[in-house]
Amino acid sequence: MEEKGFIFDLDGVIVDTAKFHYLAWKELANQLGVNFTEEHNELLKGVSRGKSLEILLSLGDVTLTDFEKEKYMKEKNIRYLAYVAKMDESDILSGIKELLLFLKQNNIPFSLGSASKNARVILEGVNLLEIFTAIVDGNDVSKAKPNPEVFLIAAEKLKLKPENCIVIEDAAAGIEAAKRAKMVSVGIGEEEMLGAADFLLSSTSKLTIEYAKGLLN
Ligand code: B16
Ligand code: MG
Repeated sequence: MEEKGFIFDLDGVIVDTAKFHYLAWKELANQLGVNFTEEHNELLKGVSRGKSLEILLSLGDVTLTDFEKEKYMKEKNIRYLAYVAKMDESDILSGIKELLLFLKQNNIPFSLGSASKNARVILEGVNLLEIFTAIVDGNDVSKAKPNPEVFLIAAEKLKLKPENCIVIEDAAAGIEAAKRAKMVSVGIGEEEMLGAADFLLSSTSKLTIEYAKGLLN
């Protein structure tokens, strides 16, 4: 049997940073008079920072110059990083550390495949930077999810064929990217958002070592 491996999304799979993105975007929405709820925040999951801003602006029918967009994204990221700075190992989602250690100990290849430009800072904060030998994040790609670029680069780094990669994702855009890359997809979350995934788990606590072994066979 050919070798298989895993590609992990970051936000929503390894750590729950969606709440910090929400708080940081919410402040901008308030400044601009845009009604922005936690439900709206769902639309931002897995999509790039630039696309997130576009979505927020379209919710309030607000138009900005490119200069203003850059300025607001920078400010949002500073607020976001202030939350991230407070993260530690306790912010790792249930079962993930155990699974990563198991994969490492058994030489099963795995990579990060995240849209975030802050991925390394976050991994360092929760003490997982060392364990990842392959990292593909928002700094490495020119096309955001649902474009498959991020996962295809990860497959290359792992020296695996796309069809032998198993993507763990919490966002609809990420599941679509995995599909377009012809990879196996495991959705973490609700059927409503992630119905397109090959497998669906309600939370990372269900992504046990036994379950991962099953995916490899
Ligand atoms: P940043 P993932 C994504 O990370 C988040 O889900 C998404 O909400 C965020 O807009 C995007 O990263 C960009 O993040 O502003 O840190 O570059 O889920 O692909 O790990
Ligand atoms: Mg995610």
